[in-house]
Amino acid sequence: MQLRTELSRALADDAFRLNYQPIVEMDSGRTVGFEALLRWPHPTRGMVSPAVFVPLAEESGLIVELGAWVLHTAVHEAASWARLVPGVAPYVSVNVSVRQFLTPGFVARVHDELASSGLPAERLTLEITESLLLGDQDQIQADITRLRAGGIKVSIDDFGTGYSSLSYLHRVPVDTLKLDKSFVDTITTSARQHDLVRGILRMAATLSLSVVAEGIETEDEHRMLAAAGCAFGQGFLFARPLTDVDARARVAAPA
Ligand code: G
Ligand code: G
Ligand code: MN
Ligand code: NA
Repeated sequence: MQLRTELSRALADDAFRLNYQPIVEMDSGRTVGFEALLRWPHPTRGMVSPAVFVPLAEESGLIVELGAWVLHTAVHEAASWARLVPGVAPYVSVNVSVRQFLTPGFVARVHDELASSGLPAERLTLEITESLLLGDQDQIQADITRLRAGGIKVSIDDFGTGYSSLSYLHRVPVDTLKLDKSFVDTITTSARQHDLVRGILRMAATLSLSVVAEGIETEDEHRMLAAAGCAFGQGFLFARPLTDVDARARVAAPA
């Protein structure tokens, strides 16, 4: 069967899962949030990566339904964390694809999920990509403003890899930049990249944006990023994406 056909069947069969990767405070190692990462355990192909099937789902339009499932599942899971450890619960960060974001009713759906789950808006971050900001500027800006007015946080995923210019940062108000792994990978070996990262962190501080560095794998990367003023990080050094059960255990008994 074609992967594309199997995708819609998988959604109907409730075959998708979410993993949750800790986002930590660099200084303390404390888990402050989790990024929800979509997984498809396939009966014959093994674990199919979202890098493979999310683009297919975008093409076919299935991403609207799939994205709605991700949002619903992640928001309700985060609400269960908030019941486990009221007051200090971590946030959940959900990837939103361009087509999903642009679907009419998206903002209302996000607010509906918060209302039905009881998750405080501040505990939800939506990860968008720079490519979204190339679209209909006024509509997108209005939607982001509406989301943030309700307390939801917005972050720019894979920051620094997109085609858009930095000019969107002053037009479109966001909360967080997720510094792409490619910067993290080269920071320890390239003085120029190190300078560039320090420049990005200074700019972010000036604009009151928080930064999460992605894909931290070594102590050296951790140390250099922390020294450059990056407050938050994510990567295999701290933790791999966890099953919902393991994430819940970590929330209940922080490492
Ligand atoms: O988790 P992994 O490294 O395999 O993710 C690969 C890519 O898939 C990343 O770009 C990630 O942002 C994206 N991705 C993971 N989960 C989701 C999701 O729920 N929705 C969307 N749109 N993209 C996702
Ligand atoms: O595009 P986005 O940043 O959402 O992609 C997140 C992806 O990065 C996830 O698929 C996750 O599995 C992967 N990832 C997270 N931490 C690390 C890491 O330390 N090293 C590598 N190679 N991948 C990572
Ligand atoms: Mn992401
Ligand atoms: Na991404």
